[in-house]
Amino acid sequence: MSVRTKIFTATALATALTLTGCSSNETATEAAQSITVQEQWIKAAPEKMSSGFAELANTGDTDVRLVAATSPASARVELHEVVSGDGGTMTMRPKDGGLLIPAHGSASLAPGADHLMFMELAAPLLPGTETDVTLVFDDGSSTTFNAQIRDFSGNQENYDPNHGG
Ligand SMILES: [Cu+2]
Repeated sequence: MSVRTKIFTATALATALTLTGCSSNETATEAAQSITVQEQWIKAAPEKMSSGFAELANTGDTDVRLVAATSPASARVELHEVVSGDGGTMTMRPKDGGLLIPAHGSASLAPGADHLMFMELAAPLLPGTETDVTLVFDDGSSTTFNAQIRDFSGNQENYDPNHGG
């Protein structure tokens, strides 16, 4: 073994020890570090509003709540739930308390169920394009991901803007 190789090995070992020491000294992990986002997409829409979907997994030991979201695609993003309204029509409304993503579990944002609502679109959402979405969790941490815009004709729920006053 050359001297050069020995030096490299020692450096690599020191780096590994430093990283291990760093993580063991942490007292709290940000919620966002425990959340992985998969299968994210947003419904194409010409104007006004659209909805976004994803699978959210929590790899951590602590329950996490999704409490807010933002996106350059719209002035406001709300977290909605879908309920059965009068006459059996499906009505969506802001979801009180946010979306629970249980420790070592997952939560779905899906058509006909809980979803992200993009209010006041900044521009038409065209199929095949993409936009950033930032999710904010109950500890104030956040994660940003890229979501593809897709054509989707199902689940045209009514929106109840009067919910909760
Ligand atoms: Cu909605």
